[in-house]
Amino acid sequence: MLSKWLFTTAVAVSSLAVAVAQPQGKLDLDASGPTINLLKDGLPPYDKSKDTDGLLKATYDAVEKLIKDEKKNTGKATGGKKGCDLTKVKIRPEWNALSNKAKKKYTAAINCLHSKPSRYDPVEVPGAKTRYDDFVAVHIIQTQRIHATANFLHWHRYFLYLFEAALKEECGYNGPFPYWHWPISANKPYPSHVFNDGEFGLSGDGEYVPHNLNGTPLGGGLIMMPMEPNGGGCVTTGPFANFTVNLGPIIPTLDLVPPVTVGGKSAVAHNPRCLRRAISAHAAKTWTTTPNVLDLLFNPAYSSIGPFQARLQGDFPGGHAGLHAGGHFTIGGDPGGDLYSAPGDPAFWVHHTQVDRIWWLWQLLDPSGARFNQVAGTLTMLNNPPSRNGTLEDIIEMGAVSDVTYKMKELISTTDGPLCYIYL
Ligand SMILES: *[C@@H]1O[C@H](CO)[C@@H](O)[C@H](O)[C@H]1NC(C)=O
Ligand SMILES: *[C@@H]1O[C@H](CO)[C@@H](O)[C@H](O)[C@H]1NC(C)=O
Ligand SMILES: [Cu+2]
Repeated sequence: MLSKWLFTTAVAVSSLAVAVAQPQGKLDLDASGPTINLLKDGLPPYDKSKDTDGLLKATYDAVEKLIKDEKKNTGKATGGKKGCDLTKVKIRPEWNALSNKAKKKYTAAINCLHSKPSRYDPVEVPGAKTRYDDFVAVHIIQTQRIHATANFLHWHRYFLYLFEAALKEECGYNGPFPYWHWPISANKPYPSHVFNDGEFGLSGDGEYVPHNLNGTPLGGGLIMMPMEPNGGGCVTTGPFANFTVNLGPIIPTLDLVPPVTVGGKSAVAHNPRCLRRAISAHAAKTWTTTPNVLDLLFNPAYSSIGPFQARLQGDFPGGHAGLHAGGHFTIGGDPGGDLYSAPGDPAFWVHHTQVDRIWWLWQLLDPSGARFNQVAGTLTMLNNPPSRNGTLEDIIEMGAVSDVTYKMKELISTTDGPLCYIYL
């Protein structure tokens, strides 16, 4: 076990890392790769000093139960022959738990994916120039069928999984796929452990260019965030300093960038430009704090999938952006503030991995297991236009990103089916 896990006491190296205790010990994922045998080795010891909000304890309890259940079922691996069992799960850690070396490898692999050719037909999707763009394109094409729908969580879960696989298979990245625990940076998103100007973050804010002087619209304009005097311009620091955005925006929320569709152009037309951010402390402080997270996970009002996914995605008429939109608008800018092309900002991945983690933990928190069978919502965004209810038999497909399709029921668990990972 010691060969798999390397623990360090609270890090004092980086001034950014000390502000808030990390949710877990440093995993030496460089040395061993991210796959562990939970049945044989179990979890590393629980460290209370790292558990600032109780989620680490909740996670440990949930995973211990998972291990106990699987041991009871020894001989019939939960996912079937080709599926997952707990002897080979991957760990997805918080960004801070990656070593500096792994952080650099992760951002380099994203830049690598952005240098490989697209697999879309250039006539059909002219804006997809790179393999990275393929992910942005499929998200744009399906936006109205994958947000505020029955498949929102399952679709994005598979989307992340395929992105992780592409980093590995197409760019040789063998490190862990990290998430961004928003509360760590909720009081000060920039500079923070995720957003900073150094080489071990996901780049900083955009340069300051006055923008959105009357505020930034969120949730179709139902919520107005106050004007904030930062960002709006190009990102000029860190590993994504020269990152080119090729697709979108479709419904921009940064008033410096017009929609790509102006003049009758297609939603997937080529529109090369710099990556812009407008990092919002307002969004971070208002919607992505520890109380926001704990309320969603533990308030009985959100104990079934319909209310849970609605609250997570936001109650815009009620003035609540939710953790999902709150995280997107912490990043802000272009394409970060556009529902359609948001994956064009490389910070999308750590944000959505955290969304997936919150769902994962919420599923495990119910001892009855009922949350692995629930589905709510229809096939169209906010049921507009009206459509039938989604079911767990519905298929998730990913255009040119992948030929492999899955039913929603195959994606509802991260350890009982084709997927095989947990969060620590
Ligand atoms: C970004 O591009 C500029 C101009 O081509 C170059 O000087 C700079 O080194 C590049 N920065 C990174 C991080 O690649
Ligand atoms: C769709 O789901 C809603 C909410 O659960 C339910 O009230 C409605 O009856 C369902 N419609 C059909 C056609 O099953
Ligand atoms: Cu999305």
